[in-house]
Amino acid sequence: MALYQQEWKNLAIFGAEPAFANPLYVGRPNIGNKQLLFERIDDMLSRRWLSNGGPFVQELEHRIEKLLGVQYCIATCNGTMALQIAARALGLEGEVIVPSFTFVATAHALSWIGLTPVFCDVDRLTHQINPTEVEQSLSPQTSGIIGVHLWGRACNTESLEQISKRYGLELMFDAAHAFNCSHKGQMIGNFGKLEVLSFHATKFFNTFEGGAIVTNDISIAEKARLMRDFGFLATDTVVSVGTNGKMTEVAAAMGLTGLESINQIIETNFYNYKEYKAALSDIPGISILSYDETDKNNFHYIILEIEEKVFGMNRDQLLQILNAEKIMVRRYFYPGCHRCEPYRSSPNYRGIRMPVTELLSDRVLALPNGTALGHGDVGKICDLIKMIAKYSKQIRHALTNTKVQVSGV
Ligand code: T4K
Repeated sequence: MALYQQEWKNLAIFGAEPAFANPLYVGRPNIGNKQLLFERIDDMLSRRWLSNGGPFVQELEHRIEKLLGVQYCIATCNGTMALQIAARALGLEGEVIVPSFTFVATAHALSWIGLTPVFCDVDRLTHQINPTEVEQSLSPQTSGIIGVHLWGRACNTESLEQISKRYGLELMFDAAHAFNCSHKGQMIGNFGKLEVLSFHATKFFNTFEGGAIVTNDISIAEKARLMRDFGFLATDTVVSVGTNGKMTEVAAAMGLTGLESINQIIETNFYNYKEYKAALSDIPGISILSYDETDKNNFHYIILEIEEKVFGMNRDQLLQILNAEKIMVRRYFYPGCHRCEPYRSSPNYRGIRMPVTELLSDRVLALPNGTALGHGDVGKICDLIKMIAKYSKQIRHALTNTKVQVSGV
């Protein structure tokens, strides 16, 4: 019994062996059938067609159009470039409203092309951009709104549509997390004027690096296609300013191969999500983000919120302990864009407060998911978290007294 009560002393943070020999990462890439990928790469090399809208890119675009039920897919070299091209294709200027609680690329993509991101707080329960806050953030300089479907769950598209119509603003979505997800039966990709996807290695579906703009508006699609390829309409015919946002053939080959495994990846994610939920839901001070199972989800993000007073330690202490066990949990999206440079120090943003974003970015913890996890890993992670919860006060006390320092926080 005495030994059992001491089990928390066997944590790696106090010098014991870590629970895992190799680190478990959040965002470990899902990889489809390697043999099929190698065959595609072999074809590509034999064809000697490596970029500039080759057959794999065209096929991937068509497959995505079909999957999402959208008319046009314009594949790009990454999601950030897709955001920049999208903002230009929409003709955004001046100020654009974005949530602060997102990956910093949503805001930086705008700054990079000379637009001003205006940060807006999110909803306490859904973590999504708060339409009331959007309306309060508008100014005569506002030209558009970017909603982010955080964690793959849709934001309040209906209210955002109403606001954009009422004030004559453009509306687009950063759907970097929401590939193959739906909202009230409608596939994400069909909301606003356009939506932007990311196929980065850490996403549920990846093309190593990659992204896409999806839209049902032909004029936006045509503009975006030109912008992606230096403004070339045809060989030797440049009709507008453009950049180089093209996806390579090898990236598209990875994407085509990944698409063939998409259902297995979702099944694995869903299974893990259910296991996490069953094991962690009843722990006081921990809440686990739920997905609406009446819609399509990719179940990629496993998101906890840690309430320090109830749990007995704060999110960062839990992160330190888990990191020591080689469970590389992440503080997505700490500290919120408005507290990142250059915004934090810029006179334009000085003193702005985003209470919900700040609260969430101090409490949220992302756990590993995906096909890279081994059999039994989720159970082992959950058992550890349960044990930490049980002895949280003793562990915290010991940590404070021994002043354990872990880098990265
Ligand atoms: N909008 C939103 C809402 C986004 O979340 C993102 C990207 C974008 C726009 C922009 O799309 P892209 O331009 O990236 O296509 C990562 C990704 O770099 C970023 O793509 C992603 N969001 C963001 C959520 O996560 P970091 O800073 O967390 O990356 P890093 O290097 O720490 O890697 C994340 C984890 O993945 C680590 O635990 C290690 C692991 N990992 C990573 C790579 C690249 C692997 O195991 N294997 C790998 O190959 O940003």
